[in-house]
Amino acid sequence: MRYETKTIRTQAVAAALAACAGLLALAPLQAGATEFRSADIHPDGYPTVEAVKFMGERLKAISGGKHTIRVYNNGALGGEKDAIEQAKIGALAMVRINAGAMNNICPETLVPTLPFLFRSVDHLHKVLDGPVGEEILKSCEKQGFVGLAFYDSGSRSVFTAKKPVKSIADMKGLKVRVQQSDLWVATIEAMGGNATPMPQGEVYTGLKTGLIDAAENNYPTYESSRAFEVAKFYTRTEHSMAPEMLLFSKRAWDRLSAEEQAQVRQAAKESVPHMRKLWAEREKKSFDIAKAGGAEFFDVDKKPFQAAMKPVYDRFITDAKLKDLVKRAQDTP
Ligand code: BDP
Repeated sequence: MRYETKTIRTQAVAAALAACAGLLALAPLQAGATEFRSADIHPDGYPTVEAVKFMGERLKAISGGKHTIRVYNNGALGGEKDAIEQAKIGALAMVRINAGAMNNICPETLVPTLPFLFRSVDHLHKVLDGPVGEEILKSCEKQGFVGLAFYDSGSRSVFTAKKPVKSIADMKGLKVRVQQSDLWVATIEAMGGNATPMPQGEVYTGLKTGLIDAAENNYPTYESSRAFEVAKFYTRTEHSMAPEMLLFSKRAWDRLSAEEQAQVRQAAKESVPHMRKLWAEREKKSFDIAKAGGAEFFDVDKKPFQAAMKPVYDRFITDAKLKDLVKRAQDTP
């Protein structure tokens, strides 16, 4: 896999963190009353972080004060890959990560990450709130993760440091940071770019030092990471609506009673509408902040981008199960 060399350092950090985290997380789990530890790379105030805090409040109420959640945000427990590894071994109870971060682990998560799959936010909600979403959440259990919910993440678009992307031809040879997922590498390469997988936490410096020319993300991450200071040209390619995912460690899950599991599920479900409201507000706010900070926004003809994605679908959506999920998602009105 192309990104392995770049992640050796983060993997070592993850292993060390997981060793410490194990001691911290397992003790309260055995004691009965629990503060579940949840990881997020985003800062305070970011909708994903606030949604999980809200879920914690709901869980506390539903469980009669027995269980709460503590969010370790700002990447305090490492990047998304690190947090996923910790949850896998049960050292961490929960992770809030992007679907892209699960692509190489749980193949069904390729589906909602696919370029240009969702036609609108409404379409995304219908698919993810329905049986297709449920099946994708459930599918990660074999790999050690209990899927609790999807959260919104808007649409992702390309932003560049030196000159704006005004057509797909401008993607040629651009070094674009992508999430650590083979699907993401293929997506950017199909657009003509040179994909460079790395954790989100390294994007700002990568753009600033010229290690990469571009990255792609939604308005809130473009703004909260301050990427707009070092890559001010934002082109609305809107090529993916890869949602956020909330996953519980299967190992930690299996230590809960059926009643506790139901309480966690309920609290997670209740956090979804709250998150959607926060998300819609934040998208507007982030756009305004980036614009006031000097970002320039461009629209582009999306058809050539869309047309370039056929080989990506052909390469990744190969088995009957994935084909069926894609078809049902596309057929959802
Ligand atoms: C953001 C997601 C975050 C991802 C990041 C990325 O909220 O979970 O880590 O994109 O591109 O939109 O890595």
